[in-house]
Amino acid sequence: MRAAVLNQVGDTKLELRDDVRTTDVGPKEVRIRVRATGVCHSDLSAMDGTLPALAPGIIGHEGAGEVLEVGERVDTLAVGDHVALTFVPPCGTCVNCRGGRPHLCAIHTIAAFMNPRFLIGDTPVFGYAGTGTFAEELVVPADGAVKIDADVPFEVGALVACGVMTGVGAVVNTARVAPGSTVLIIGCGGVGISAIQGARLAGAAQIVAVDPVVDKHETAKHFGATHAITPDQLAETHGALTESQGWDYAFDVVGLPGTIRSAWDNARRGGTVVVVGAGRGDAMVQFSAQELFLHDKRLLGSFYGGADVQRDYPRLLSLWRAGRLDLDGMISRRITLDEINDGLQALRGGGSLIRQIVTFG
Ligand code: CXF
Ligand code: ZN
Repeated sequence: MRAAVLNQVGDTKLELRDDVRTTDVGPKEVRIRVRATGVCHSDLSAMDGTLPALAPGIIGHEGAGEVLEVGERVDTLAVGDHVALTFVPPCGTCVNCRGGRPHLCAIHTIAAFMNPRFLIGDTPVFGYAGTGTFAEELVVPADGAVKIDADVPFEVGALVACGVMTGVGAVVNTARVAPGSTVLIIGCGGVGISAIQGARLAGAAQIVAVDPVVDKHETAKHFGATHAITPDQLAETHGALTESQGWDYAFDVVGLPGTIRSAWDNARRGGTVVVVGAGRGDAMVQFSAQELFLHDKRLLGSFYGGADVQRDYPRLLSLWRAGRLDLDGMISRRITLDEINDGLQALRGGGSLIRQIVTFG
């Protein structure tokens, strides 16, 4: 089959090949035909070493498709089912799953680092974050494929699988934004736009979007931001809109030390700071010992929007169905797998794209 291969971390291009195979389907695994996958910033982060990834590998982790084959011990899915994938398959039995924190389940994630599920000849090839959706087919644990209704477009299912879950989940699951509150969201990519939509759904009275790309400001307002500004307008807006007190909630959706620090600085005393952006392991952020207690802020990490995928994917899709979560409008561009390098380059360029979707015939 065809797949886009990351030969080495640090490569800026993927190699398109047509001789990639998946491993055989294990008893508790399923084979999926990928029908749509988003191009997420974390795919770039896998390529440049910002986030851990193994090479040779197939990246892409925001996907949806159709079940082609099920292992002999799979009874939750059947051939022909439509599914949205997840890069954190909940095992269902570990301490995190039992404790109501399935987004922190590491069982399948650790296994994915040990067991590559693609092959080129005899060479094992790893799937990124246990997935690898820049391929026509992939094999995943059955726990990693969430059944969706057959009338949900695959591209909508794909968006839910990472960006939308992460952004909406950060607001409603991690921060639990209260109706009437004021919200600052730094970064207006696919996850930031999803966070804006989450804040709108949560009933925030003020949603201020921050992004250096002015072209994104109208988009941010379309999705629910009440104000949209560049980072250099933040100080003046802080004074004008919050009486210099800061926002109730401040979300970093970039993952750089400067933007995390800005989220902290712009949350009010007693407010909530949420780090959603996926930053480098060696990038350090400074807080003084005094401000950490004196400002009485809640500093929260948000991984995968606190997803409970079996609970949250259907909820997000119900909101989409009801016209309350605009997923179709997040798709800026559709490309084919052959155009993946162009898509990655466009995302690196940092323009006004929200999400590019790779569609497969
Ligand atoms: C990432 C987090 C690290 C693994 C891949 C996905 N989240 C969103 O893109
Ligand atoms: Zn992602």
